[in-house]
Amino acid sequence: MPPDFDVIVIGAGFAGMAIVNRLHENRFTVQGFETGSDVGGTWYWNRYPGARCDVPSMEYSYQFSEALQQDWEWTERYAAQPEILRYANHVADRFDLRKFFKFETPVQRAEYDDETAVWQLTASDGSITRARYLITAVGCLSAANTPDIPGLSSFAGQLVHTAHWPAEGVELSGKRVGVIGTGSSAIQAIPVIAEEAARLTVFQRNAAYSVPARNRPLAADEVQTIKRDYKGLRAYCETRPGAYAMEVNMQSALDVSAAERQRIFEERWQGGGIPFTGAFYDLTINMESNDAAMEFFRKKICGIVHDPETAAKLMPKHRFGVKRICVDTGYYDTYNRPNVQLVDLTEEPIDTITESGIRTSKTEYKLDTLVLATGFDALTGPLLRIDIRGAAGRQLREVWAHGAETYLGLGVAGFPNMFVVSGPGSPSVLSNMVHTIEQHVEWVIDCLKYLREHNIERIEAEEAPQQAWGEELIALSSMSVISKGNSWYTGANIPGKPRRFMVHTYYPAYVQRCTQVAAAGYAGFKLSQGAA
Ligand code: NA7
Repeated sequence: MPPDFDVIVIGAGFAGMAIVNRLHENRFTVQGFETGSDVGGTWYWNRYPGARCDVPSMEYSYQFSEALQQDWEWTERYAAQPEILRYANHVADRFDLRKFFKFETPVQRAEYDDETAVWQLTASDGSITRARYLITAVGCLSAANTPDIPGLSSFAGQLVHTAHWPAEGVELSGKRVGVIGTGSSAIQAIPVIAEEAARLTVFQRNAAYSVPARNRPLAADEVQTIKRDYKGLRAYCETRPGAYAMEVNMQSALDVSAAERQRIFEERWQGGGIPFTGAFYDLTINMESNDAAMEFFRKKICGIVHDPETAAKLMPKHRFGVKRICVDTGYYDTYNRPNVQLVDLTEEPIDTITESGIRTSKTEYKLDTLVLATGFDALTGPLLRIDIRGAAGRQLREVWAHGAETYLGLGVAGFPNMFVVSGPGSPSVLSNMVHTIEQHVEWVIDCLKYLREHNIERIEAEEAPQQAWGEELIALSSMSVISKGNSWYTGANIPGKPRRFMVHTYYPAYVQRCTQVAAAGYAGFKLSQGAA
């Protein structure tokens, strides 16, 4: 029996939308599945107040259509969630993409049949769909982490997770609100919640590094300058480590005088956003330079936060760059408000959540609303929440029991005809995601066309190159603190999760490898006719 479709795609976020569009243009039949009721992925789910992208809008957008990038008008340097979701909807309308998806239909299981070389997918509506290829476009930060805190289910007030913020909003005014977590989501939400709530109590386990976004409306002339040569901007991004137009100062922080170092840090602080991390090239690889960055933050926090005890609590204990830097609007200043209080959970851990609030080892905090800003089971979580079974019925959960292994972040040995967009082992979360998604999408489309032209039915990553790829990733990141710390990059935020750094840290080298692999007839993949 021939399969129902050439390709099944899971996910209707930025990756899923791009891939169904390009599949259709290239005459592949496709059925997509999406848990949400509409497109947008991350930007569909993360509707918490203050949610905003930390990559400039003009770069965090598709480039597959020149007309689209000319027509769409971003209003701010860093777009807020509602604007990005409007953009996703515009793209879905403009390219008529919704017809490829079944919405509100989570995928439960995907099994590869060795005999027929076909993927069979079971969805929540009981439907079974068969296709030659499976493409997962499930996102990197889409499996929300709800920590196992005693008493959580007994809380009688409103309990919300930032990653599942209700579309209708949450009534905060006049409420006593608690936020658990101080990562990117919390740091964006806290200043906005503080303005509405009667009282806000922030429960912090580890303080984060945060730089001001310096968000602002985009000026017509800067938009026009980019639009006159959008291709030029995209080409420049292609050469950058994270695929966004950030300049890295190629001086060491130790090569300059203390006054000059301070001036450069200050300039980056005033410029705002992630470019702070490029103040000196060696901030995450040279511990003396790292010390200088840590010291700069300590002084900044002391300068902004009036209460010395609160300022001390807000100073990160871990090295700069171990965790993702946060980008905020008025975060530290929020702690100067009389209605905001910071609880340091290292001094007073949570004993239990009660019906009426949070009881720590010291006291009980009465709350009407509790916000979990507790992050995600990153990178692997979205894939492993689906029961994916490859050749010989091997479960991805078993195969990755000791950590995710992929080849180029695109393929997994033992899982023929499966492609992962922005998978573990690709640049993914350390890059401008929309840009790197499109690189993946084009690579996969070219590969599928090659298989069609050469009448090849089965492609599968081979074990040895996959292992070598894993070693390459580790070697590439080994000099940086990023690969060693307790962060979601390494899986350390999820109890019991195997520890492995899962991100490629240099996009141009990554692209070069992908291109070489394709040019060599998909070297490192086994190509064969039909079943195994
Ligand atoms: P993050 O960055 O993983 O932040 C989660 C926060 O929640 C972080 O401060 C954690 O503290 C805290 N957390 C998690 N579990 C607990 C428990 N059990 N008790 C107390 N505190 C806890 O997730 P975000 O959603 O903020 O950001 C994720 C990415 O999304 C972000 O980088 C952007 O790329 C978009 P910890 O530091 O682990 O002590």
